[in-house]
Amino acid sequence: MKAGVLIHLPWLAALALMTAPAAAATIEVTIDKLVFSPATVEAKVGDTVEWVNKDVVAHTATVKGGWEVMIPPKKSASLTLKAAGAIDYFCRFHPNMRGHMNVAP
Ligand SMILES: [Cu+2]
Repeated sequence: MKAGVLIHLPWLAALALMTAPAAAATIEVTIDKLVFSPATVEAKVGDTVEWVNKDVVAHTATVKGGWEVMIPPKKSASLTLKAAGAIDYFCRFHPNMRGHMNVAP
């Protein structure tokens, strides 16, 4: 009985790995002194991007013709990615602030 359980454990572990859905990640982007860091992130659909604003002024993550996330001073804000693609975003208040994300399906 005991030997039988031991033999089956690796198989069950392998099965669990195969059937578990890919876990969605949270990707943190820090804003410090008007800079998104990292400026480019690799993500996948279902992941959440969280912007952490260390500045004393508000920023946005804005996609032209797309979504916009407001990030208040000393606060954070997040967005769950729903579509794949290469995304360029910027801050509406400081257009020189630019970020990029590659979202895999
Ligand atoms: Cu800004």
